[in-house]
Amino acid sequence: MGPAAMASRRHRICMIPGDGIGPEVVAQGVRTLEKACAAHAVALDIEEYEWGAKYYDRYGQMMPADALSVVESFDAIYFGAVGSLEVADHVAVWGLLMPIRKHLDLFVNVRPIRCFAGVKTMRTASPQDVDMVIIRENTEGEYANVGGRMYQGENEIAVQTSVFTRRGTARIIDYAFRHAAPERGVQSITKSNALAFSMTMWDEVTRDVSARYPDIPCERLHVDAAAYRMVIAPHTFHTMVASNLFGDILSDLGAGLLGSLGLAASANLNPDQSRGLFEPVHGSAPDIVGRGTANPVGAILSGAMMLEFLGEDEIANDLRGAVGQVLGRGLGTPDIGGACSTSELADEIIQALR
Ligand code: GGG
Repeated sequence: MGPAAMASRRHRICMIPGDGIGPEVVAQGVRTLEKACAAHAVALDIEEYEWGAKYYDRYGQMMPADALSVVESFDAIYFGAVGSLEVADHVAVWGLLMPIRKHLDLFVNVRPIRCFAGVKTMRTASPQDVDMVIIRENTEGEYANVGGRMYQGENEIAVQTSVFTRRGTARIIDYAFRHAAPERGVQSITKSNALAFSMTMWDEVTRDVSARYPDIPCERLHVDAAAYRMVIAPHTFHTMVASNLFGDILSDLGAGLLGSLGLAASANLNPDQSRGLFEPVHGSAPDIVGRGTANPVGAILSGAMMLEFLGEDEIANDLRGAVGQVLGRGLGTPDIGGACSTSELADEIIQALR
């Protein structure tokens, strides 16, 4: 009997490597996850779906018509990246990732930002004090995809409407409070001085939800001030809750604080229905496709978030420990000043697993 057959627990994973460097990082992610799981007699039954820009080239759509019913039958989804020079960006994103997030109602996007010892960052003083998580609303807001274009040429009009529901706003803010550490509180990101409808409701909901958590301090900040303070004083943030667009932008800023977008991991969750999609924060990076230099850490740590979601906390901690140890030794891909290839860095992480 092989190790997979002897597994005491099994999880069914839908793997969508996607476009660009997605397949390169997800392949190393899977190797690393499988190795970590094997040590705990856990098996991942992975089914791969080759959806994305190449699928679009053949069939004129990013994924098949039954894709949404396929993905919902799995315990979790492991995703690479979406985007290609051959398909318009909005067609690619709205043909693959966004429909899955919306269909599964993955309203929480968790993006942890924690610096690694050994990785050079722009900050010379105490990079280790960067320890925050961005809780991004993931199904509505500015990415509701409501609007249209009319006329052409100089008379063209484009309308892009944000949709903020009270229920959608309340559930993401409530998630942030439930997961916040009382000593550091929640920072609610707003822009209610300029967006006098959506963000004033966001502020009202923040105040109402916050009243149910009297032990957790809550601060409201405009997004521009938050962006500035994340650079100047990142240690003052812990649990940031933000709308879809603000959270998207601030989490890339956060990845910049880490030293590379390639290190940032994320989870797209519906905690009420136990659904999750896990993906590195970076996109498809067409400029480095096929070079073997993409950083696999974002994908590996997204896999750790997936294992935690599946109840495998110990394995997730093993993976995080191995990544921390390897980066701490100064090893890395070129984006963080190292000389390892994608697979060599994964090899080192696999070696470091206990
Ligand atoms: N792995 C993440 C990815 O491919 N991101 C592309 C992108 O721009 N996604 C839009 C979003 O995260 O809202």
